[in-house]
Amino acid sequence: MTYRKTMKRIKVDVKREVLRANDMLAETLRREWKDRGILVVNLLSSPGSGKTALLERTVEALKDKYRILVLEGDIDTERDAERIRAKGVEAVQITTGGTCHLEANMVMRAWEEVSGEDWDFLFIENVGNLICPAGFDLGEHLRVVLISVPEGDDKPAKYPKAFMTSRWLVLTKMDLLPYFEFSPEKVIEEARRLRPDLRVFRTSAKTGEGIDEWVEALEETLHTLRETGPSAG
Ligand SMILES: Nc1nc2c(ncn2[C@@H]2O[C@H](COP(=O)(O)OP(=O)(O)OP(=O)(O)O)[C@@H](O)[C@H]2O)c(=O)[nH]1
Ligand SMILES: [Mg+2]
Repeated sequence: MTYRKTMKRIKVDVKREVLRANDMLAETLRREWKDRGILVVNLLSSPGSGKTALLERTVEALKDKYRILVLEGDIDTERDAERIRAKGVEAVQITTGGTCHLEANMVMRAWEEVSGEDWDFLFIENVGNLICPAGFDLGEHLRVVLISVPEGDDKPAKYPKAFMTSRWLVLTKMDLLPYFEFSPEKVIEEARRLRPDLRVFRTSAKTGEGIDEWVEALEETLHTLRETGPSAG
């Protein structure tokens, strides 16, 4: 009995240590990126909800004005990185080999390959999943959660951490709204119960709806990051 109790405590402590190490590394990365004036955005959502499609639109809109780097997180394959490269933008694929989320050390290793160059935006597409990625800080300045219309409008309360830890919410695949019972208002209300200051965008990567507003908000956020100057300490 006593032995079992001890084992349980050790397991919990190991998890806490892993998270603490992750957070410390994430903080170091965040400071470096801020000092270099690079806005880092971490996208998280379920598989297939449209992260890469939104990024394809985003890089198309920003690439003539800004230097953009994309880190693609997946369990396997180079497919998403290839889609981004096809748009003429640099992408590094991180394959986790089974892990259901990215961690700061994976991001750091990928970042070290390309950190010699100057960038304006660094987009990180997390592994498709609304659960595990929410627990790991990657050093981003802006965390964005996506929900697509076909997924259903009951998701915020079921996956609260993803919504509580994100500053922005993007409702994707808005072109499909006529075909699904999905209430954007219900999602927004439920999500704002978890995070009252959540900023919401409604987009369609297919029709281009909402992309201009999203891209303008990203540009404003980059300028704000740069105006606030180098980080302290
Ligand atoms: N109708 C419609 N389809 C979309 C939209 N965005 C993405 N899709 C489609 O949804 C599917 C999945 O899109 P992805 O961008 O690959 O989704 P993802 O979130 O990157 O997926 P993972 O990387 O596997 O987690 C593809 O077939 C896209 O063409 C959209 O706005 N409207
Ligand atoms: Mg993807």
